[in-house]
Amino acid sequence: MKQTEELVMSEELVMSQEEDNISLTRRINQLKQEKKAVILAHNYQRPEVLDVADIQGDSLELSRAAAKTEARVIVFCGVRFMAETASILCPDKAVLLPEIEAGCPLANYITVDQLLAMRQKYPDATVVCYVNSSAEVKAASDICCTSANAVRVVNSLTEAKQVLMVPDKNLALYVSRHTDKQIIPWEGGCPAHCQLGVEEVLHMKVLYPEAKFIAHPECNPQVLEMADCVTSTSGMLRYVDQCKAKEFIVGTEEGMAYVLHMAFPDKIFYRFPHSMICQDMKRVTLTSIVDALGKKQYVVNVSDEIRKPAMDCLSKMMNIG
Ligand code: CIZ
Repeated sequence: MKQTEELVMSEELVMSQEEDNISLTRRINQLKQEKKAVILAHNYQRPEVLDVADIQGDSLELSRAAAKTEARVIVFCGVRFMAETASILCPDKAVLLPEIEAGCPLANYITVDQLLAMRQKYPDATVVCYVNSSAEVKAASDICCTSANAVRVVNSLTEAKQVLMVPDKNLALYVSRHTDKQIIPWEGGCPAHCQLGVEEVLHMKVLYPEAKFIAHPECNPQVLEMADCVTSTSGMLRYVDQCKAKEFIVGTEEGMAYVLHMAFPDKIFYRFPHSMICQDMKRVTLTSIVDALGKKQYVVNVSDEIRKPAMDCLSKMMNIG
C-alpha cells in the first residue's frame, strides 16, 4: 500500500473512532440522568473516560466525592479497591465497576493472612495500609493512607514508635525519610512505577534540560532522588500550578500527562517513551461504561463484617485529611 493511502486509512480510522466516542458519550449522558448516577474517574483512566467523568481525581479526592454524592448509583472508573472503598463509604448506594477484571497488582501483594502473621511478628507496631489494598486488608489495619497524605498520617500517630506499612515498599521508604518513627515496609510494589529506572530518567533529563522532573512516591528510591518534586497525582497538579517552569517530565502512570495537559494547556508534559502504563486502569472504556449503566454491572459489595472495621480504618484517615 502506498504511504498516502495508508495515511488516508488511518485518518478515516481516527475519524470513525471520534464519531463512536461522540455517540457513546451521548448515550452515557442519557443513561446517567435516567439512573441518577455519578461517574468518578481516577487520574490514570483513558482520556475519553476522564472526559465523561463528573469528577476526576486521586483516591482520596474520589473517596471524599463518593462519601458526599447524592446520586443513587456510583460508576467507579478505576480498579477494584477504589470501587470497594466507595462501597465501604456509601453502603446504601450501588457502586459499579465497569470492568470486573480491573484489579491492582500492588494490592494483590498482600493477603489478610500475611498481614495477620506480620501483626503477630510485630505486636507493638501500628499498621498503616496504603489505599491500594483489599477491603479485607483495610479491615485488619489500624489506619489507611493515600500517596497524598501518607507522611501526614504516619506523623499523626503520636503514640506509635513502630509502623508497619503495607503493601508498597517504595512508599514506605519514602515516608521513612520524613518521620522519626521506625517504618517496617512490606515487599510490594506497583509494576508500572517500579519499572522506571535511573537510565530512563537521565535520558529524559538530557533531552529536556529545562524540564522539572515530578515523580510519584511509588517509584524506586534512586528515581525519587532525581526528582524536583515527589508527590501524589493531586500534588502534581498543585506543584505545576505553583511552579514557574513551563516543561515537566511526568514520573507516574502515563494517563496523568493528559490530566496535567488539560489543566495547564500552556505548559508541556513529557511521558516516558517506554510508557508507565497500568493495563488494569486502561480496561475501562466508554463501551464498558454504557454497559455498566445499562445493565447495572458490576456491583461491588463489601460484607458488613468487613465493612465496619474497614470503614473505621478509612474514617481515621479522612479525619486527618
Ligand atoms: O492515591 C491514588 O489515587 C493513587 C493510587 C495515586 C495518586 O497519587 O493519585
